[in-house]
Amino acid sequence: MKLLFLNGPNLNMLGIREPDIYGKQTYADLERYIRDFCGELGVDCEILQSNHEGVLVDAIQSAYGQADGIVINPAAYTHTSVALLDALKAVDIPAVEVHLSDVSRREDFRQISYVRQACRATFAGYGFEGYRLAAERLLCQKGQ
Ligand code: CA2
Repeated sequence: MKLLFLNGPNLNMLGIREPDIYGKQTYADLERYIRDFCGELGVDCEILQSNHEGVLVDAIQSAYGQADGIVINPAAYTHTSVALLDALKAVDIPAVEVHLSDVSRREDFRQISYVRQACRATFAGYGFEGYRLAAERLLCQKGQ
């Protein structure tokens, strides 16, 4: 079982600003958290963060035939990107959407998620734990 974890723009700034919304932990802490729980769950993981939409699209395409699941926090591209939605649909790899914050309680422009159409579930507002919940959901659904 191999999972791809994708993180979108500005998530590399975690812990540097807006700790009230995104917490005090850094992006390096998030990577460590993901690697640790993947080790516990016995799954291989690849983790990528990019500020560039096309790099994220390329990563999704490259996962075709390689990854069994995708956990994606598209960050701001959540609310704008048909390209990420199309890429997820194209590869048809089971995917779960994650947000650190509870986007349902934030600004109107954060209420739209394009990628959600191609995702089996969304975990928002659970902080880092959302990534683990997403991975566990993908493990549960393997084979369906
Ligand atoms: O809650 C989430 O995980 C988001 O995907 C984070 C995005 C935001 O655009 C989405 O609406 C919800 C923003 C990521 C930027 O993270 C920052 C971290 C520290 C300082 C500034 C931004």
